[in-house]
Amino acid sequence: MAQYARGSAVAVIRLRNPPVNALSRAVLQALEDGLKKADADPSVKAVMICGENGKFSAGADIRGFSAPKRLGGALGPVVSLIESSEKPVVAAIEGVALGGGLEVALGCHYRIAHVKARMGLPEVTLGLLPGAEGTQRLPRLIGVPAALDMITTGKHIPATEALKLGLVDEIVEENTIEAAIRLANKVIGQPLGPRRLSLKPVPKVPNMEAFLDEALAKVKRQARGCLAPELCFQAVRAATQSPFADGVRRERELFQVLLSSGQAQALQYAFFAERAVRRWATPGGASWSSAAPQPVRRAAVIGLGTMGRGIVTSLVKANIPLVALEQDLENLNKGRKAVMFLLEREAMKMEGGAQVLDFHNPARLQFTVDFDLLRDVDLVIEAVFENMALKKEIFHKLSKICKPGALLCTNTSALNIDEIASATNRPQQVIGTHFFSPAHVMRLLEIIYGRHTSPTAIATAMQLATALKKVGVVVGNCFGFVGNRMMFPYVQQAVFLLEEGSRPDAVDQALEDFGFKIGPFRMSDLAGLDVGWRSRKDQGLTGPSLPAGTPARQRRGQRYSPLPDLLCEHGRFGQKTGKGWYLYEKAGGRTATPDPWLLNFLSQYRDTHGIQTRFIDQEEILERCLFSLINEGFAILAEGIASGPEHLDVIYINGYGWPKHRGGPMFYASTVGLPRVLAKLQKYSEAHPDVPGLQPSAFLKKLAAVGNPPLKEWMSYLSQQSSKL
Ligand code: HSC
Ligand code: NAD
Repeated sequence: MAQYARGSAVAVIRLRNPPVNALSRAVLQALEDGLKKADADPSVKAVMICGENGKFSAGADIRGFSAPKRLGGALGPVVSLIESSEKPVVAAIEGVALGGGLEVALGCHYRIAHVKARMGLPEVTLGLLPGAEGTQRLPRLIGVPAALDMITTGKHIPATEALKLGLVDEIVEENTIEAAIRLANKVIGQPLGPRRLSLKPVPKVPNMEAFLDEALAKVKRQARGCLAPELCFQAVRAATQSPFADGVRRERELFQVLLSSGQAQALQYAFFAERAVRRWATPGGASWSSAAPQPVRRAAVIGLGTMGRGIVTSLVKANIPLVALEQDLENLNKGRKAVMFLLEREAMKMEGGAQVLDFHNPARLQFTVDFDLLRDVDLVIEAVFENMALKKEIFHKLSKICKPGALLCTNTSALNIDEIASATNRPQQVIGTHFFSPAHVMRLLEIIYGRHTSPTAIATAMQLATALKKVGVVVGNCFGFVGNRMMFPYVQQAVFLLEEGSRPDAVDQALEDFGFKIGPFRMSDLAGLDVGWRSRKDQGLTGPSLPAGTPARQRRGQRYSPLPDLLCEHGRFGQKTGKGWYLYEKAGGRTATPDPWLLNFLSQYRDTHGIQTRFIDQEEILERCLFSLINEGFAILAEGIASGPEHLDVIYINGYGWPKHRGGPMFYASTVGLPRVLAKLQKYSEAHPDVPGLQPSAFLKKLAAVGNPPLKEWMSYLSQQSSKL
């Protein structure tokens, strides 16, 4: 709703729809009624629009997009109504003015913002464009380059930047509402024509066409198959080519195209999924609603390798004082240098920089090789080598040294949390906090509870995720947890495809065209092939512990490809050695080119093993890689390792570069249709009976059999039918 009040000569319209004053149909109706009332009242000389609870508005009610009747096309006309008012209208922006919220403010004749407010047109992140005339007004106000940047990226900008761009007229540090009323009183009687953005020309840019062509190329490059950024661009271009009314018509057409696209639905699903996973629950009955986190005043990180460095950086950025520990002085110095480098770089990106982060202050960041310094920390994150014996030794030591309440976290990628916890005297305080590389950049934090992990420990890890500005997703304990477990069959298929006749660049290209940031072979070269090699050796799948006489391409009765092991034996660890699945310009190089040596090696390998080469098309590459990953997802859901498909999707979008506009693997499966996914898996499984990853999971079969229910109903079939799975 919107509340109308009149004091002195200024009428106040307050948008009210907790928690973020989203512009529902009811709010818009009340806003329109308020404007008409103010217009009809001769004692009212100006209007001020603000939002309840210190927030202007987060824009159109996103839930309304799935039921267009609830939203209607009313927002654009209301914005026009504001602009055409004969009495000056001032927007008082506190908190956020986003999407339709900012479009309402753009309809106002004056905008005044609190210094801490944020503004933006984030529609593009929901697969849409600003559909209430924002693509036409914003370029007229701040110019085409700045408007294009805001509209095609959806970024939120702080009030200080908004002032520089001319998006707001004034910023204030104190009471925004009072300042807005003062401004409204001041401008009574002044001509409104120059303040109506729809009447302003779009400011000229020298060589506009060349500028737009270049901007379009950039937008397309960054969109990686996502439709909205390009349509946002087209709407802004319309502003440069046509009068305001025609531009608005074009904006509406493009909005409709996006609204009915599957991508908008996927992106909106992803928006709500990210929020849904905050409400975590475990099969044992622990949940976000009853568990309370404990404070983390001081933390520690053990191991300053690839992951530890990023984790330390992340904690420093979150203002959490910490101790960083290494095994010896040589590694400590190496780690310290690397951390300082990362922090200096982060500081350069921030206002206030090194002073704000304060990382040269030993009270906030202390480097040591002495475990005794961990006595008083509230939380420890272990990030040493992926080796169970070593992790157990460290956890045993921690449980003796750390104070009783301290939470003990491990960054293991796959190892058993219960076994690690068994080395301590406090298994209830042991938990997996699985960061993703680079840990100070990637948003995902997979949080793994063990058999004894307490609800407090889970709540504390979730709170840590929020403090680090990450998305925490709570999952159960199994080899590889959710993300890596689903990744295993995907990578396995990619390697099998090479054996059968494909090439690393063909597989990568197919998956990158699908929208992945990076295909499986480029990813493997980046992460280092030696990491998986070490893990396979530990599992007895390769290396000296492999029993004599084991067939080259079989392990434990299942198909196995020794290709990655063979590459490692040739010293090809990926980027770090300058060669892996690709060739690089030098060790540590980043430019991958197909390597004739590898292609020749593959062909000899096929000859040795009598494999007939065949042409493998893009469709088969995608189906085998993606459907085997999705299949594992259904097994994970059936086992209760994750409490819903949203969890899997949030993990994949934020940790594995899954294209967000496809909503995550489980959402994607729902759009393909479960009967089709099942049929394809059955087909490939028949062709490759020794590959368990292709055998359809019982839960997938069940869902296909009950008629392909919508994703939000999947879990209800699990509880009804679990005995039959
Ligand atoms: C739009 O405005 C389109 C327009 O151009 C108009 C189109 C007109 C069409 C005309 C056709 C011709 N709606 O994130 P939080 C909920 S598109 C509904 O946890 P924070 C959220 O789900 C919109 N609900 O809090 C959550 O509830 P839950 C463009 C919304 O403090 C609760 O609010 N706007 C909502 O971390 C709290 O949210 C955006 O994209 C909305 N618009 O962040 C802004 N916004 O717990 C999206 C939030 O029950 N919102 N909720 O799930 C955000 O970025 C963040 O929520 C904030 C707050 C930064 C606002
Ligand atoms: P790394 O080899 O780069 O670093 C490990 C560090 O631990 C080294 O600096 C080493 O000196 C230190 N260390 C070893 N023993 C120690 C001890 N007793 N005390 C203190 N420090 C000790 O390894 P990494 O890639 O950072 O991986 C660390 C952990 O994170 C592993 O469990 C790994 O599986 C997991 N992980 C790695 C990635 C990744 O992409 N690299 C991603 C997610 C999780």
